[in-house]
Amino acid sequence: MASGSMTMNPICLVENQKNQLRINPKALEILDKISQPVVVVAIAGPHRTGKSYLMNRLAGTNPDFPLGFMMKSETKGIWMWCVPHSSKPNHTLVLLDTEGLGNVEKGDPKNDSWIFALAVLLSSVFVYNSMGAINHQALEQLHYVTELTQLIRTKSSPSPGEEDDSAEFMSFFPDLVWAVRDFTLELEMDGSPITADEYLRNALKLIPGEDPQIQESNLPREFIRKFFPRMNCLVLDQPTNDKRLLQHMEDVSENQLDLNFQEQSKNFCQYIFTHAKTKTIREEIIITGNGLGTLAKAYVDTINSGAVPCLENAVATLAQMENSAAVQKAVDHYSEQMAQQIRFPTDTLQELLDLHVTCEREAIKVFMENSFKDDNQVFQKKLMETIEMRKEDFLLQNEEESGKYCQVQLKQLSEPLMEKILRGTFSVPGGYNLYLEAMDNIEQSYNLVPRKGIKANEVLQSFLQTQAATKESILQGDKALTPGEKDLAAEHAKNWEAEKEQELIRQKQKEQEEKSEAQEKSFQENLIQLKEKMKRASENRLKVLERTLEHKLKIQEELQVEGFEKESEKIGKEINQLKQEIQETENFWPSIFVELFCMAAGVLLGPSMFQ
Ligand SMILES: Nc1nc2c(ncn2[C@@H]2O[C@H](COP(=O)(O)OP(=O)(O)OP(=O)(O)O)[C@@H](O)[C@H]2O)c(=O)[nH]1
Ligand SMILES: [Mg+2]
Repeated sequence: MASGSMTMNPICLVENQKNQLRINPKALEILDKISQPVVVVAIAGPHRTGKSYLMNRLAGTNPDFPLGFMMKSETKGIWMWCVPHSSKPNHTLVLLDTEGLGNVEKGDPKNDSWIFALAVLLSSVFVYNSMGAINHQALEQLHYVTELTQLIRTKSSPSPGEEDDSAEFMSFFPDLVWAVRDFTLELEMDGSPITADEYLRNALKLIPGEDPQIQESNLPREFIRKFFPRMNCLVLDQPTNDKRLLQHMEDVSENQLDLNFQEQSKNFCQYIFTHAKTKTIREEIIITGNGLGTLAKAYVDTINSGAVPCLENAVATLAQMENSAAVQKAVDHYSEQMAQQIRFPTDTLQELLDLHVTCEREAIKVFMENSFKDDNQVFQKKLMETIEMRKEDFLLQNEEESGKYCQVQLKQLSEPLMEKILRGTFSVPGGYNLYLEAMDNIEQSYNLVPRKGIKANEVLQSFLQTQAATKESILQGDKALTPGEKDLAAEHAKNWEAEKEQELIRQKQKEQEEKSEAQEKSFQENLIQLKEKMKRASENRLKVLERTLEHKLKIQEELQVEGFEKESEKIGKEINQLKQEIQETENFWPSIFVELFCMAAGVLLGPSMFQ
């Protein structure tokens, strides 16, 4: 699939009219054409805070991206740019600019929450943009983050009593970058300078006290720390004091803005280009442009159906699409490699089968690299069956080519004999021996023709059969032979024919054995690569769990230092659950693995295979 055709103009990805979300099919078409992995940067935050300006800067900073396609002010819905990533080769940078939150004229606050949730779900870096400082008001405005626990699920069927499964959010949430615009404060604490990241960490420390207002602002603090595995802060000064310029920043050239702001906005773009990661789910599934489109559609469809978007379901939908594409890619790879390397007709069947085994191994590799969550090996089995069919086609073509070639060769070699028969050269006493000699010469010359392929014997055999009547009549007409000698010669000829037939049968049997052996090899190769993939997946799952545990332990320690016993206990429960899960994964995985593997082997060697 082409990856080069990328949009340069921003296009609306999720339309938002009358608080109704709708995916724009034209944007999906664009994403569909992008088979490269994507880095997705989404920006969200209170309305009229310069989000679109910053996104324009990001898009414009890319040297491949011509300036001028400015995103209009007052964004509605979610807009998208796709540009080649300037520092990550073979990656596409997708920028998502979202509608401002908290516009009182809008009327439906739930709609804002969905926009926020979609930006989180779709991005690998989530830029939260706010004005002034990270203070009580800014945190209050960030109540959307606490609502996520009601808006998103990770599992399609949560355990009974599990009211939310937000403990798992961390494993698929994007990195958070908090951009503070028109930053009004000094970056310092107790008289010493601090970094913007330290400023953010400080601002997210829980505030002690029973005051409900304080508790309310503590909630987003707690949730942000818990959900976002990596967070950073970047501050930008007010771009200029000139009010006129401020109101039309999109029309103002950069050098009319304060130097500080110029520097900071450059740093922001640089930070994103260097640090923004490829979009993945649980660090296992790499999201491509078309995968991103599938996810966006799956989420928006679920929201519109009134249900709660669920990560596991979205991944299942994605797996369906990506896995059938993976089968196609693998089969194409197989066919291409076979076609490139095969020389019809192959000398022996084994030559073709050896090539098949090599090309199939490569094809399975392609499938394994591009597929995930292939439950019950549905797609791997499809791959095996399709490759088997393609192999049959190659075998058939090989037979046809061999058959044609042998016939041409034999016709050429036997032409003088045919002429002699017509001319009556063998209708003389002693003609039968002359005929046998001529036939023997043909056979010997035929045997010397190289690379006749697997039909060589069969074609010769049928030629001999067509000659049977002629041979018999020459024998009977040969006056140099006595009736006894004729009987003996006929007997001899019959034995010889039977011997040839046996030879053919033995060849067919040998070919059948070679074919079965190749199928067994193919089955074993599928199992070997599946085993490796399952092992990698389980190691990855453990890694993700351990990283989550590490993150939670760190938060627990911080909460204890900050003196928040209750909150620390709460996270302590999640930690215990996680430890248990890690232990179970470690202890039971070997036996679960064997069970899963046996099941997979059963599926792959199902009744429809190799018939
Ligand atoms: N004070 C200030 N104004 C800015 C800044 N960046 C842009 N503006 C101005 O703020 C207004 C809104 O800018 P946008 O970039 O459209 O802001 P937005 O957050 O995308 O707005 P919505 O999409 O409506 O939420 C424009 O008049 C800009 O000129 C900034 O850093 N500081
Ligand atoms: Mg905007």
